[in-house]
Amino acid sequence: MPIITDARVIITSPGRNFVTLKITCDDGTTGVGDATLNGRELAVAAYLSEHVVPCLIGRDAHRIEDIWQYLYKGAYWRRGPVTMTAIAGVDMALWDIKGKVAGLPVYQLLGGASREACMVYAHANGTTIEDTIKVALAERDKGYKAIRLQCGVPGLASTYGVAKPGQRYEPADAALPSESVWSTEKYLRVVPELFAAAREALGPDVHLLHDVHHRLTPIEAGRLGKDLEPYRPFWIEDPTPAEDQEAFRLIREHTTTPIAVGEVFNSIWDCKALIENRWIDYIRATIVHAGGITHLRRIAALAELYQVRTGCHGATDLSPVTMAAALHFGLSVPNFGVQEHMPHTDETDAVFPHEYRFEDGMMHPGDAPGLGVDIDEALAAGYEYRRAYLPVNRLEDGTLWNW
Ligand code: CS2
Ligand code: MG
Repeated sequence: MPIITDARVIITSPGRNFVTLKITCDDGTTGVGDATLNGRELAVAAYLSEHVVPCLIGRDAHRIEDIWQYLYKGAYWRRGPVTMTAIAGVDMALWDIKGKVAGLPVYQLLGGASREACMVYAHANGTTIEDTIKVALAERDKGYKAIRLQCGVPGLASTYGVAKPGQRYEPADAALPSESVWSTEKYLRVVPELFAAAREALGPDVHLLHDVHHRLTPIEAGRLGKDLEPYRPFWIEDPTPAEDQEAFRLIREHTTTPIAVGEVFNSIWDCKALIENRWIDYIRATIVHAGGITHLRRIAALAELYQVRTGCHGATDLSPVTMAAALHFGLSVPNFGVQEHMPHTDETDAVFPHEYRFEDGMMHPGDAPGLGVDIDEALAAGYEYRRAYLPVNRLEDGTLWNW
C-alpha cells in the first residue's frame, strides 16, 4: 500500500491564482489536487499546510474514504468553503494516486463510462446583444452544442460575465475589490431581448444558458423565468441567493424554465432541500469546492433519486486539475447533465499539462492512469502569487448587493 511521505502546497499565478496540493508516496507515486478558492486562495493554502498536511504523513493513500471522514469530522468545525476546498484538494490527489497505482483512469474506478463523452457548454459574452450573438455563432461553429449568453445592460457601465473590450473574462482582477453598479429593472429588460435575438440567430437546437449570478429576488426570478419560456432556455443559473433554499419553491410556482444552482455550495446539506423538493433541475456543486470526488458522488446520488442532473461549475478559476477530475466524474455519473467549459489560457495549460480533450462540443478525460493531469513545478515557480479579489456590487442608490 502507498504510504504518504510528503504533501506540498503549490501556489502559482499564470494569469490568475491557483492552489495545488501535490501528495507523494513511499513508492514514488504522486497525485495532484486543486485547492483553489477564488479571492481566498491563501486561506485554503494555510489550512492545508498548517492543519491538514501534518495529519496526512504516514497514512495509507488508498484509504480515501477514511481520510475524507478524518478531515471532515476530525476538524470539528464542519463544512464551509475553505475547509471543503482543502478536503477536495486532498481527495482529488488520492484518487489520482489510486488510479496510477491501479493503472486505470479514475472514471474506471468510479464505475466506468456511462456515456461516450461529456457535453460541455461554452461562454458567449459581449457588451451588446449583437456582440454576444457574434461570439455565440463563433462558439457554435467550434462545435459547442450548448452556449451561455451574458451581455451588457444598457445604462450600466459593466455587469457580471462580460469581459472588458479585447480581454478574456476574469472577475478576480484587482488588488482590492472593484465595485460595480447594478439595476435589476434595466437587467430584466435586456435578457429577454438577448434570448429572442439568440434564438433567431442560432435556431432551435443549440442549448442556451444564462447565469443570473444571485441577483434577483425570488419573485423577480419567477418573472425572468416566465419571460424567457418562449425561447426555451436550457437553464437559468443562480437566480436568487441559495442559502434560502425555500425561496426556490416560489420560483417554481411561476415558471417551468429549468433552474441550475450550486457553484457556491460546499456540502450536500446546502442543497438537500432543493433536490428533495425538486426545486432545481441541475446541481452545479463542483469537485474543488464541495469536498472532492468522494463528496460530490454523494450529492449526485441524492440528485439522481429526484431526477436532478449535474451541471458542474467549470470557470477558469477552477484549475485544469478540477477540469480533469470533473470529466472523469461526468463520464461515469449516471445523471450527468452538462459540464461548464471555459478554456484556460495557454500559459495555464502549460503549467498544468493534461490529457483531456475537446471535440465536437464534447469532452473526454483521456485514459491515462489517474486524473491525467499534472503540475509543471518549474514553470509554476515562475508565476508569483498576486492577491486578487472578486468584485462587490451595489445598487444605484449605493446599497451593497449580490455580485
Ligand atoms: C460563474 C463564475 O462560471 C460561472 O457560472 O458564476 O464565473 C463565477 O463568477 C466565478 O467562478 C467566481 O470565482
Ligand atoms: Mg455561475
